[in-house]
Amino acid sequence: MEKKFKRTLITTALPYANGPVHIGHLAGVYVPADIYARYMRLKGEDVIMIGGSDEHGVPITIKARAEGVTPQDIVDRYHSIIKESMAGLGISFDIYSRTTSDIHHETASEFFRHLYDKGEFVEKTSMQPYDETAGEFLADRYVMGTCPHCGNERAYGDQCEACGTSLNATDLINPRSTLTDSPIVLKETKHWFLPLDKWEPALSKWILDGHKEWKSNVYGQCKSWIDLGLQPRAVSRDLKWGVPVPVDGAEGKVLYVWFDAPIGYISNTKELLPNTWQTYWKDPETRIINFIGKDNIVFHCIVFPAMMMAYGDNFQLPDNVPANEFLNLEGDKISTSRNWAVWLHEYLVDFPGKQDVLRYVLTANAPETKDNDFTWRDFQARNNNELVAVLGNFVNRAIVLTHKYFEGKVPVAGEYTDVDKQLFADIVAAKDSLSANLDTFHFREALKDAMEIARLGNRYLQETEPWKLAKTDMERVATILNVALQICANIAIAFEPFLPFMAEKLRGLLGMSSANWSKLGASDILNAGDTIAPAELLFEKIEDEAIDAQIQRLERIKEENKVKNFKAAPQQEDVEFDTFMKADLRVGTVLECKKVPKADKLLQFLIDDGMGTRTIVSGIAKYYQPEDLIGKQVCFIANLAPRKLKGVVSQGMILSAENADGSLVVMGPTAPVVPGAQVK
Ligand code: B3M
Ligand code: ZN
Repeated sequence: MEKKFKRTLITTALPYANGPVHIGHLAGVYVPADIYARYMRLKGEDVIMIGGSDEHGVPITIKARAEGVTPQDIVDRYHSIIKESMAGLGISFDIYSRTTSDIHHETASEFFRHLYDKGEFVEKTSMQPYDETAGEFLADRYVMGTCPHCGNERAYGDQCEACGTSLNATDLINPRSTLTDSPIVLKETKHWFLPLDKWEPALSKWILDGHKEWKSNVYGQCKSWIDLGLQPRAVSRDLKWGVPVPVDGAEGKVLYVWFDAPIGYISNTKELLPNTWQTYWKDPETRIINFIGKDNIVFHCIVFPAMMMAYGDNFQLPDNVPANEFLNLEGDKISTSRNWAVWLHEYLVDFPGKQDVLRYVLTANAPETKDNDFTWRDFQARNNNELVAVLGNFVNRAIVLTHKYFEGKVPVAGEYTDVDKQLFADIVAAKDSLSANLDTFHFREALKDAMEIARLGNRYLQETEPWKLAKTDMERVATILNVALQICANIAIAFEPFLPFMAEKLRGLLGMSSANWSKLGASDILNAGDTIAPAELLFEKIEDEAIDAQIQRLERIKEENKVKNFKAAPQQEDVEFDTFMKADLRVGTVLECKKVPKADKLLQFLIDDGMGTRTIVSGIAKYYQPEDLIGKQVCFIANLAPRKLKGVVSQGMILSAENADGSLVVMGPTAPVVPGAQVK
């Protein structure tokens, strides 16, 4: 049985302020959290939703260095983009703050100091990479060297991106500092560790015995961590950017970003509710829900809870951590560094007024139990076939008919027929399922339940056909349209958590001043005689052009990435000069060029080679239109022994360069030369 609670504290993972947010963040964390928060508010629950930017950590310092600006500049930039774009999508944070705030620095500092004073840390010295030229310890990301596994010479100290292996800086061959390019040395440094092993029994009891109801992906990850045995974890770093370690002799050290970031939830609650924040964190009748992505499970279920247990003072552990899996984009992993993402702030510009479409598609495809894929074609199809054709269409018909037959007033309902009664029974059933799914964080299913109400409405109008009865039985038409409008009102409530922009517009059309979950399922939300505004479309069709533009953008990015990631092939063995000179390289002018029949790769050239003409066949048909090459000058090997290709004898070979994407570019002189000129 669910435990009784008085209030709900919703936390949402704090996005790193080293880039804007993308659809993966939204589908994994912010859209589900917002659905849940809005649902709680509709039920009249005491709920707050906390958010903010995570502004510390090494990646931010790396970005700053690369751009020649300060870390503060970086986080200022992305914090405002993130904050504004999330508001643009209707993510209804009660506060969206940041971890560079004074209140956060004080709170995180105090938290560390309290644990330090209680003796909750273990101090350990270890040898860490150090750059003597810069006079700084180096985070693993700042060390570069040769990967011991694949030989990649540009492997980072935390990971080799060529072969994907996780590394330590000391694993690298010839490790060097990325700051000054000098070889690193190892130097002794002291850090504070949180002994997670000490908290293992308590964590095991709390999660493995006490929260068997958690999502299986979350429970499973926790179990495997605990089964492996927990180790002490360093909570400080040698770095300049972060919350300084508040201990004498800790100059140049800051709190590890994963130590301070979750405390950000507390700081932000404090900032929102300076007088009552403690009730949300320390009263057992508060229910805490952490919305996160799967890569954050260990920090939310193991590390932060251990920190709170160590702190004491009645800090409450989360009741649930409904972590999601990942969303992919067009079949590939979303990646900020590869720009493989749909960025929220760009979406809001490209699709103005279509916030709910994105919310809908991300919820319908939410990666709740497994990784899922976002594709622009699916986005278009769901908009056109579901939002427009089912939801928008039904509401539009109900309102248009009301204006046609009843001058825009809710008509008086007569006695319900069995069809009407069955309809409301079906809506109540949808509501029950909807509530149950929302209560258990099954948002995809919940959205289907809400859609079911719109489908019921469409079917109802299809079956009752009020437009046919209008000539004979206006009383029945009045009942049908009253019922249809009540379904619209139900939609305005049921969809408020999912599609708040549409719901608000619909409430405006129906003249509903508010939405209340307890009314869902009712047949008397609207009163006879209430005025209904003239119909306005709730959704519009998305045309192919808009979708094609997005797909082309992604294709461009793919090409750019190929160029960026291009690795030149290793140089071949040396050859003697005389050997090289044996190849007779010439320039010729293309007289004719045509496709070779039944060979889609081949072009057949007739070349003026200064000595006469010759035929050469070349495998570049995919990259050139034959007519574009006529008149051009090309380099070719003149003395390659003739070869027969698809029935045509090729007397030589045209030289071309292979680009990063595998395409071929024909080589020629940079200024006109006489045909037959030798290339030396
Ligand atoms: N910034 C990681 C992330 O964005 C991290 C979450 C912090 S939550 C306290 O995936
Ligand atoms: Zn490697």
